[in-house]
Amino acid sequence: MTYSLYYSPGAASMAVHWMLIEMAIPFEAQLIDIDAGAQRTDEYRRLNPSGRVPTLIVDGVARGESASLLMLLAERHPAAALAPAPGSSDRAEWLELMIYLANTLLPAMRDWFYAGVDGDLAGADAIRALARKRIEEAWNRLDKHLADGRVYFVGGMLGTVDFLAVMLMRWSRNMARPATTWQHLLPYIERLRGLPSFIEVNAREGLTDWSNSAHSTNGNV
Ligand SMILES: N[C@@H](CCC(=O)N[C@@H](CS)C(=O)NCC(=O)O)C(=O)O
Repeated sequence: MTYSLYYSPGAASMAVHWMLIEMAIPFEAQLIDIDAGAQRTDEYRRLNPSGRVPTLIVDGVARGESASLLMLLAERHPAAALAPAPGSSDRAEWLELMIYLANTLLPAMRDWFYAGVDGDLAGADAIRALARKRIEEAWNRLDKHLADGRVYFVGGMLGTVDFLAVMLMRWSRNMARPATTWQHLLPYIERLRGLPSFIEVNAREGLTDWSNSAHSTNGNV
């Protein structure tokens, strides 16, 4: 069971890359340079018709959508215990948070970064203003979720919600109010950034600007 991940440093592929490293299972990583437009080639679009990263080859078939890939990997590797089992008491909270991150926060992030590319350049500022509002609402909601002092989002264990949430929090680092400025998000972020698998995914993707020891202001995603 070998996977092949198509990724771009710091992009939506990062959560999947991080999870694969955390699970310590064999996989290959193929760089798609989205700044150079490698996601728009015919060859890549045959794997991912949207022309986006990530793509994960699973049993020889190309699959997309970061949140879906995290859930799929958790289902295929139950021994890794990175998601509550079906029927368990934490399952509903896990589903709700995964869908919230994928369905509300991630699209707002897409609008923030791609307002003038996906939409009309003339209306980009209005789209970004709405996106920023939605993103900050999400930090409020997630901050409240962690206010009881829990270490991870669901079930007291590291899991798919954490991979997705931390990746999205990282994307806010150059915004006016980054996730690190929320009271309960900051200690959570610092804890998760200290995990060996997070340090490793940063090293493999060549990322140095959002670790517990370095805070630069460069880059988009
Ligand atoms: N809903 C998709 C979004 C993926 C996405 O927007 N990826 C961005 C990088 S963060 C991308 O591929 N951008 C290149 C482009 O749109 O041309 C997912 O979660 O996988």
